[in-house]
Amino acid sequence: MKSAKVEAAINKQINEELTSAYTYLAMAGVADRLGLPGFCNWFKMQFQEELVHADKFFQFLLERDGEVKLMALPQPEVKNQTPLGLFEDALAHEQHISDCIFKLKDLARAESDHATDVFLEWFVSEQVEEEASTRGVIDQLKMVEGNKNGLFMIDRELAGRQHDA
Ligand code: OFO
Repeated sequence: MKSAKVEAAINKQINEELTSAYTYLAMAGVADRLGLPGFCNWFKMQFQEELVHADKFFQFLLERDGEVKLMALPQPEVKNQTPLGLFEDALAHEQHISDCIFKLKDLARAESDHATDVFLEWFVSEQVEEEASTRGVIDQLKMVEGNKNGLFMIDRELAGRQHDA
């Protein structure tokens, strides 16, 4: 790639996306243990989306004649093991990822890397969507406030999520 800084930042972002995937897979496991198969499905779909995100960055690096440097993934830690806690942590995570994308975009601009700048547009829109869908579930969970019937209905709704990345 023309800019070594952008190349390093894209490699770091591949790691961020794979870390996201790994984190959501861990959350899917916790959701299943909570007896919430729909929540488990939602986090598994999210896991798959993150793999697609990582692959988009990977392919872009190849297309731009960049060097792929994969890094170790941290062990995922699921701190809040409640239905609401899982989604609050997911939102905080997505906000962190949005921040990474914005910083990467700033760097691409500073380096006059127009191709990367344009490539990142898709991710900016995707982050708006990811934050909004996660926030939507948090709103629903707050509305039912742990009521078992409400939780059951939300679980059934989340069971219907399909892979859409
Ligand atoms: Fe969740 O958007 Fe990628 O990381």
